[in-house]
Amino acid sequence: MKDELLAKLAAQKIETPSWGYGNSGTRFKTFAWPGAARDVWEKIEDAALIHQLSGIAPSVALHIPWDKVDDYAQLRQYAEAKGIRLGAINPNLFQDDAYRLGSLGHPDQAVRDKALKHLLECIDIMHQTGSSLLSLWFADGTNYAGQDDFTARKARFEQGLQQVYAALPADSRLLLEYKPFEPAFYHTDLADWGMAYAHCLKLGERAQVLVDLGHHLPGTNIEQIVAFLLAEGRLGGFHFNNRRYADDDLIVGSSNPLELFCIYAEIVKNHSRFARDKADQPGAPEIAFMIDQSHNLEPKLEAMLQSVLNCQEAYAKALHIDLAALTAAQGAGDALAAHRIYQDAFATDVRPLLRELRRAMGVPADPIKALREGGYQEQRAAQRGTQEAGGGYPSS
Ligand code: PSV
Ligand code: MN
Repeated sequence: MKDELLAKLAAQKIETPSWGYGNSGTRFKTFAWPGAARDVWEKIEDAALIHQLSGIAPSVALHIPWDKVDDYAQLRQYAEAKGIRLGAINPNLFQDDAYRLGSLGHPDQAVRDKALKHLLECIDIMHQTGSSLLSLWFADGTNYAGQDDFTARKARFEQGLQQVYAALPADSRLLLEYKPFEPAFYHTDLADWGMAYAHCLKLGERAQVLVDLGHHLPGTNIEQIVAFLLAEGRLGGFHFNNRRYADDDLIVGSSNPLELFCIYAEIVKNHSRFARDKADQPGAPEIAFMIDQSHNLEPKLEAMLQSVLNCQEAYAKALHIDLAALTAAQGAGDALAAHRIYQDAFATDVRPLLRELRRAMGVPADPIKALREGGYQEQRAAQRGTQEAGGGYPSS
């Protein structure tokens, strides 16, 4: 039993985002962090450190053009030499003047063509990096009622996404993110999981929904969305982070650990129901567990490591749910007994088990302590200096 638990925990994988290692901010200010990664090489170096300390973060997602290089084979080799691999490719369809009114949803065909060209460039990069995930988030939307036509925009998206899907490398997947608002404030073209799901259904099996925990209105039951998508075979992956108000990008599990636990509970329950590694489901897609965070005022390495560890802790707790007793209580209609089974698992102190796991995996038993005492932050600050970040709200 314990061996099985440890094996499952050792197999856990969380991808970290390159953009979480560089300076980032809000629209008010980007604070410069001493030693923050200045380019993609340093971001990979930082992601590799997080893997070295945690043992469960073996890949890093790239964002194009932020992480653009001339030679992706060289980047790939560099990552592999550091002990990690290049993960999901994230196009950028929100930082060009042309995209003021949208990208694939833009009323002007010329802008839609530009967006498509960038998406195809990202697919080409997938070939070069060996990445099997194209992770799409669109900032498209409008600010005012009547500004553009919902249905026309939907049709434009369908057309654009079809072209992207048709160009996907074999054995790769398209993950589609949704978000109810921001930067658009009246409507967004992919506002919720249902819209993303509907697009994915039309595209084909390799199009799946990506659930970013920061992209829901207050009160949304995210674990139910997860369960539904899992049951439909369309849960492509996660962007873990934590929100209190909106897309806050805070450390995973920092403000709502119960929600994180409940999400992992759905994963654990479905291990048995939709086991990805069962012989009768060869090649069934894995769920991509990824972090999407950009830290504004906290130390970047420590924040990322904490998020990875919080995912590990939530998963370990969820693995403690007594599934047989839960099914029996649910079947008997015993609401509170069933609820207590959840509460018991959530209250389990899994820290001793995780220390044992880490010793077995050859990583520090206390990764945060190892990070703090290892001098990594100081070395980076000395080598990289403090890069002026600029940006933020315009002032006079
Ligand atoms: C913006 O909301 C966002 O956080 C999306 O979630 C993307 O995944 C990410 O930025 C990177 O583009
Ligand atoms: Mn995201």
